[in-house]
Amino acid sequence: MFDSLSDRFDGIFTRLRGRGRLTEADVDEVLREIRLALLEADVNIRVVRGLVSRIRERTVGIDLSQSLTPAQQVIKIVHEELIATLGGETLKISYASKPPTVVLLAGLQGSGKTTAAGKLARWFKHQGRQPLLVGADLQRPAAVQQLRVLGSQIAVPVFSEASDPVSVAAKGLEEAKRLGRDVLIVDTAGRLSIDAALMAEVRDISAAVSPNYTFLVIDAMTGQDAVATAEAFHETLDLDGVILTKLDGDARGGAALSVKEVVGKPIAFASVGEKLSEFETFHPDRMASRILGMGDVLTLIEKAEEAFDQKEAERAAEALMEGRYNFDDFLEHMQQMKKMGNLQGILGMIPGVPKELKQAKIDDAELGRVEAIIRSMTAAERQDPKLINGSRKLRIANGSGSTTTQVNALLKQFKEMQVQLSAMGMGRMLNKKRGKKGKKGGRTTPPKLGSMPNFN
Ligand SMILES: Nc1nc2c(ncn2[C@@H]2O[C@H](COP(=O)(O)OP(=O)(O)OP(=O)(O)O)[C@@H](O)[C@H]2O)c(=O)[nH]1
Ligand SMILES: [Mg+2]
Repeated sequence: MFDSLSDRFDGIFTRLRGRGRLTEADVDEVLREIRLALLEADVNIRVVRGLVSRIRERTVGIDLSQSLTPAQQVIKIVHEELIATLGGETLKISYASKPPTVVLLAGLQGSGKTTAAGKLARWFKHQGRQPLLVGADLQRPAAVQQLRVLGSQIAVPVFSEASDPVSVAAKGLEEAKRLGRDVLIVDTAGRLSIDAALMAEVRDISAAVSPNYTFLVIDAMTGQDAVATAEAFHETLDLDGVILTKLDGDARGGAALSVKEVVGKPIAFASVGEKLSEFETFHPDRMASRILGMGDVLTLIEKAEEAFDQKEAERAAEALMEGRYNFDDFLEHMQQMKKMGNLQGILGMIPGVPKELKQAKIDDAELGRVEAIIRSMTAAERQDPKLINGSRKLRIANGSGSTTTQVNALLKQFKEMQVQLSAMGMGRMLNKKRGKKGKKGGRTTPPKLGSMPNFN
């Protein structure tokens, strides 16, 4: 996701942190590079200007007496401004006091509306709701059938009939009330471009069902073109938010970074694949961290907390914060991760995991081998992998039916991960998540050096 933008930021920050002090010229150079990186990612020019000028204003005020290095402060500012550009807060769905809560989907042809309708239905089901899907796309003969197939995969009923889209939508609403379904999701016909007739159709559908949420479905691959589309739809429909699709492709980030600032409406959901489960609530802070290559530690922690018991999660978090993460922890977490499923997705969220590893296919046999290697270590070795010298490696290899090269590879990977994790500011993030305040005192104390992402 946004790989090239991520790589650019990585390069900029690597050079930046190589400097102890920052002159004005250094800051200018960094800002110029950030500007270029954003333009290359197809971010809207107005958004780029705004973002860069806010970063500039804030870097002027950098306080050299703080415990963070100037480079770290710049990175922190960029991070915060990216979060704001992506919309700041996560959109929270509130339900209509008189059900059903009506969700209307609109968008260009092929943007992913019908798929998103199915994904949303699945998402609402997971929230304990009972959705009804309505196929109001009578433009394309197969559209309703496509929705029916999706509905049957997730056991959500689909309403449609061969009349006209507006009356299908209106009847769908009646049907939801009759069946006691508490969420209504209306899929509409796509348009190739902003087409007056189809625009009128979706406006009439909207008038017929009075949606609580109108989401524009946008293909992230269309870059900032998406923004012009969004502006046009917003004039007709009064959007509440955007569903950004195809983020699993090589989208450059333009759509994601432009839409909130230009249209003023947040990204509500992100679609990251063709499967119905590949869909998530959009979190600006996490997306900003991913773009800056800081990994998505919070999503990871949330996933982990679903699987870990709370005590274990806290103990692990403490170990991470203090850089005491060892092979026992790792082994424990491997077991938990198996429960969490999709190791690939999880690896993608861990900061500093090399690209090759994220893309590599990891199968159960491979996991089994890693597990065997760790189990062949003594308790002392697991606690302190530095003990593992040549002869110990050989013993571990023999004990686990692997080669010393494989043992070496695991040790190396583990060491890298350990370094990255402790550098990643788990402490700061965890404290924030648990709602703890910083140190007591009148003014806010800047975070400690060790608890900041320092990209080292
Ligand atoms: N890789 C990927 N493919 C997606 C995603 N969302 C949708 N697609 C694919 O994009 C294509 C179009 O999706 P649809 O949901 O049919 O799009 P639509 O907006 O309903 O299209 P029309 O009804 O023709 O306007 C399909 O092949 C989907 O499988 C996504 O997040 N990632
Ligand atoms: Mg469709």
